[in-house]
Amino acid sequence: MCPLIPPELVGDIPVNKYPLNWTVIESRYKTVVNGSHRPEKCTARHKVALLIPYRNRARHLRIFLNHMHAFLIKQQLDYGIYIVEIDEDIPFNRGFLFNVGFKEASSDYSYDCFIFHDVDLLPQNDHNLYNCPDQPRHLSVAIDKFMYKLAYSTNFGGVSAMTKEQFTTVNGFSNFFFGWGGEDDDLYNRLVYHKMTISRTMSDVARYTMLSHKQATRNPQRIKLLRSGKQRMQTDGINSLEYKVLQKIHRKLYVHVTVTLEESALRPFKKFSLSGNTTIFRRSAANFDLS
Ligand code: BGN
Repeated sequence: MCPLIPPELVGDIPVNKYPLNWTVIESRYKTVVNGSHRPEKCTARHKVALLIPYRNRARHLRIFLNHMHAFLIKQQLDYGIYIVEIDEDIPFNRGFLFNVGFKEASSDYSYDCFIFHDVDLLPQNDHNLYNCPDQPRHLSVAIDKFMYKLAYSTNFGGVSAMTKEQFTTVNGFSNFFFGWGGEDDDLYNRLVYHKMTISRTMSDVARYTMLSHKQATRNPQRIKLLRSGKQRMQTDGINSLEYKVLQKIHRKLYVHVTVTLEESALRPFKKFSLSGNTTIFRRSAANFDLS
């Protein structure tokens, strides 16, 4: 068994924000295969799937993978990285993509711990352990963009960790939050409802650099959805997840999953998220005749 505290951790680590090209990154990680790695000399204590919802951020992805593989290898984890994408005709949906990633990773391997990770957040200290304690853990406590201060006490966005059992108990994320915002707050409500408490790593360790990008379009329905979240908790999540895999490619540095929603699977969202949501849903309204 690997030691409880991985011996090679140093604390603060440099963050290289320069996007190296793929060949260079791949040659740095000779022992990574199919987006996965496990320690050679000891048995890892944790089987961790890193799930990353993704759209159109190729530069961020290169920076992210270059940083994360070194970070995770040093933590002596048995891990796999999943980049999960939704067909571009459908608006972005972070919660749904995490649910998809959870299912797809679970069908590949017996992961017991899931890290829900934004592609633009890079940990700055390797004592920030990517495993799952006995309560859900919020990892991105101190982000440079927010002056290294937690935005608000119930925040569970950015980077968080849950065991397979915890995630299944709360029925995963809601699938209803298209566009930006609210899905993490809804997950927080699910945790509270199930009497779980959030644990947080100390803020001098749980430090992150955020890569810059344009602010995504906020979902104007998110507050309404959040208010009605409790009614849907039992029926909206992992147990109602419907999608079609367009592509699942085991690349060297990550597993790349692209999915789509059939028109019939989009129907339940019409009432809550789609009606009146003209900004975010203009494209999909045209494609799916939801206008
Ligand atoms: C909050 C968002 C979160 C997001 C954080 C980032 C909402 C719900 C309506 C209040 N929540 O405001 O989703 O992670 O900002 O700081 O928009």
